[in-house]
Amino acid sequence: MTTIDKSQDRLEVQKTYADDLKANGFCVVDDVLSIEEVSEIREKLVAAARESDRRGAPTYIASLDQNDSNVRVFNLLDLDPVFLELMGRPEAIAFVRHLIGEDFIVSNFTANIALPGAKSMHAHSDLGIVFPGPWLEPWSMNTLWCLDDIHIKNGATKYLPKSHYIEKAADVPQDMLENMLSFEAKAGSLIIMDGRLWHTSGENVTQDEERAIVFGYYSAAFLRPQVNWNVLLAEKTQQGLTRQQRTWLGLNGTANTLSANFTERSE
Ligand SMILES: O=C(O)CCC(=O)C(=O)O
Repeated sequence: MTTIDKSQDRLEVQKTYADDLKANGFCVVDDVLSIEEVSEIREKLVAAARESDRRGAPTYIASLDQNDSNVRVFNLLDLDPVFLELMGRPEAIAFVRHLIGEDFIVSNFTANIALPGAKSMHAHSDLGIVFPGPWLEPWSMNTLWCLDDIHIKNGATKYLPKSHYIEKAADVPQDMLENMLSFEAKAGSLIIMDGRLWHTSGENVTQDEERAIVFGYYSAAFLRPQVNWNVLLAEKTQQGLTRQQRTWLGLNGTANTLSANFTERSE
């Protein structure tokens, strides 16, 4: 892994990515997954979508998407262990620690497969969904694991440049959709997106290209996660978790104990 410096026992985010995140609210890290990993995870994602359907969890949500060409797969952590591995990949966790700090929680873990014909959803920021504001710091962030090459035509996620500086809903520009740009990344890339960046799914206008992205969403531990893992994860899945995974999923007896910012001086 040449793209992230290894320091002591954990990966550290290289300055170039840290600078990108600060200036642009996102960065693209190429070649995090090998071709073999992409192909294995993609195959497991398609199987997970089928299994999710079989379990009765809909992959089309009419309130989110304009048509059923965007296949949403929820609760991935319960569908295949490969997604638990992805959740804890050191390359992702390095960015979570960099942006959010040590006291974070996994808020959600899902995927969207945009098939030809998929349309854009409502634009939003991921932090805005879990916290009404003001949005002063990157208290949440998304990891976008690209399982296909993503580009404007196959529905790559679109973002509003510099929108991670927007602090309240009233400041979101009315013409935001006209000014959005598309991410561009190769399969195997990891896109890190500050939770404050306004974005939407793109439209897949190709005839035959699919666009699969796995979204690992992390937030500061003081924010309520999007899902309740106690309820969602099957007993068997919970029993197989490591202590670290349980902590990240908020499944231990305590949580949210590290964020205090003590202000008294020591002298
Ligand atoms: O699929 C995408 O490109 C974006 C998805 C997204 O932002 C969401 O599902 O909340």
